[in-house]
Amino acid sequence: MSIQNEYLNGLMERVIKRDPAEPEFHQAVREVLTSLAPVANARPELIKEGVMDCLVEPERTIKFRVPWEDDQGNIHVNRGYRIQFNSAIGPYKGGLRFHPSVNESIIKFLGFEQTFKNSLTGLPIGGGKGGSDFDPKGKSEAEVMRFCQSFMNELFKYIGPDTDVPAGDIGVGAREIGYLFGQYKRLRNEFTGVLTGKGLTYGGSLARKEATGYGLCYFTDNMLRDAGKSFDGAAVVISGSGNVATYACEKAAQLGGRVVAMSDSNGYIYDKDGIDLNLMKEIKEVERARIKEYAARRPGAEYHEGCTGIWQVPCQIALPCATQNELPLEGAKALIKNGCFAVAEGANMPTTPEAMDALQEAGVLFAPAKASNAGGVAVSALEMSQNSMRFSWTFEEVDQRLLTIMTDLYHNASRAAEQYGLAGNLVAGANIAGFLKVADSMLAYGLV
Ligand code: NDP
Ligand code: 2IT
Repeated sequence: MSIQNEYLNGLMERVIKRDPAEPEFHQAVREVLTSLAPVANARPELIKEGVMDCLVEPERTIKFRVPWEDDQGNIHVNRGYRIQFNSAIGPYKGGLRFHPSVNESIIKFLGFEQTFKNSLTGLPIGGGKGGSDFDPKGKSEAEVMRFCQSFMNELFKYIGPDTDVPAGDIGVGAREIGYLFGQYKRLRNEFTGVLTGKGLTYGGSLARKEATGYGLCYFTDNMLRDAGKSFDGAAVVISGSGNVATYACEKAAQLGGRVVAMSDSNGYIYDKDGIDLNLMKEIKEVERARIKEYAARRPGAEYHEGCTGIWQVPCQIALPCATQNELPLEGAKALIKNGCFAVAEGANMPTTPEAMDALQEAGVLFAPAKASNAGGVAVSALEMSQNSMRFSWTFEEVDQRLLTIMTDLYHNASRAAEQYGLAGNLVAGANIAGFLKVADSMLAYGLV
């Protein structure tokens, strides 16, 4: 789909010309500018005052060297990033990703999307993202610790509880947050809520671990209900088997769904009886082993090499929860052919633009990541609140707040789509609703 506004079309061209080697960032910006064309047409002052131009340029990009020593005494040098994208409505907030594929384009697309997502939560958090091309796979505990400490030796200069509050993402879970927080505390000699996703004994929030997956299912449940459908009795396919996928699986099953397939980057498992989540958690969370192990230990389960084959598994609901561009056109076509009626994104930008068009044209209900995976960062913001109060809420209190946030978020995105003549298009609705709060704040400050 093209961008139906001449100025925004030109802006898209300038974004590409300025950083031609950033395809993921271009993809994320194009989707948002396409959605924002009706807003730009209705409110030309946003263009005149430069809001649109500012929005596509990070406030600050920090790029640094991360040297670390392996267990054999060899020195390695990785690259670290923190992109502080937009602080119009609160301190920069967003995860850190450790994965060999990390580069500036990926961190920029994630930081850009985070700005809108965080706005959608209704909580006072700006957008940022960071990470490194370090690969935690196959590293010892001591190597991961030394890497995290070295990463923080530089990052601590730029973050703080009222400035920028990182959290986890791919390859960064409770273990890494522990090492990062410990190093920040040593360097600054202060105990503050500078990171979220912390362990429960040192300031973490109950239900943060579950939040993204649970929130995804709460959002999906609202979307399904509006269409007269539900999880009850539906076959569900979930890609990935990390933090988001695991707790999406747990909540989908609690809501009556039967999760029949999950994956990792090597392959996927099919279990027609429904995933045994305790076994999955044991293999992925405790042993940090490959998903192939699941099929070896569970009678009746099958393992298939290659992760994209998972979309061929017949299902009514698909939840992509692994990584960007993991659901291509071919996968979308298979889902449509097999009678899938809803796709809800748990990962960031998992659906390619062509796949998204095909799903929407076929009338499949589609929940975009910025809205549907906002539960993780929302509970991160609740962790910040609890840290500021030096107080903690119970699991039930946090979970109830998460449910309310995801329900409100669904209705806000749905209403924004309707207001701009795009009823049912949650991609447009989420982009518009997320944008307006940030844009109006930027206008209020006077540029820049
Ligand atoms: P984890 O590291 O816990 O799990 C990632 C999962 O995705 C693993 O199963 C991993 O397989 C798979 N995966 C990662 N990269 C690839 C790849 N290139 N190709 C195929 N599979 C891959 O990460 P999370 O669960 O935290 O994050 C998953 C997604 O959700 C990401 O897009 C993240 O940005 C997004 N997200 C995360 C939030 C959070 O709170 N954690 C909040 C909102 C969004 P393998 O083990 O083989 O690498
Ligand atoms: O993509 C995301 O929203 C996250 N990785 C969570 C960020 C956070 O600050 O909790």
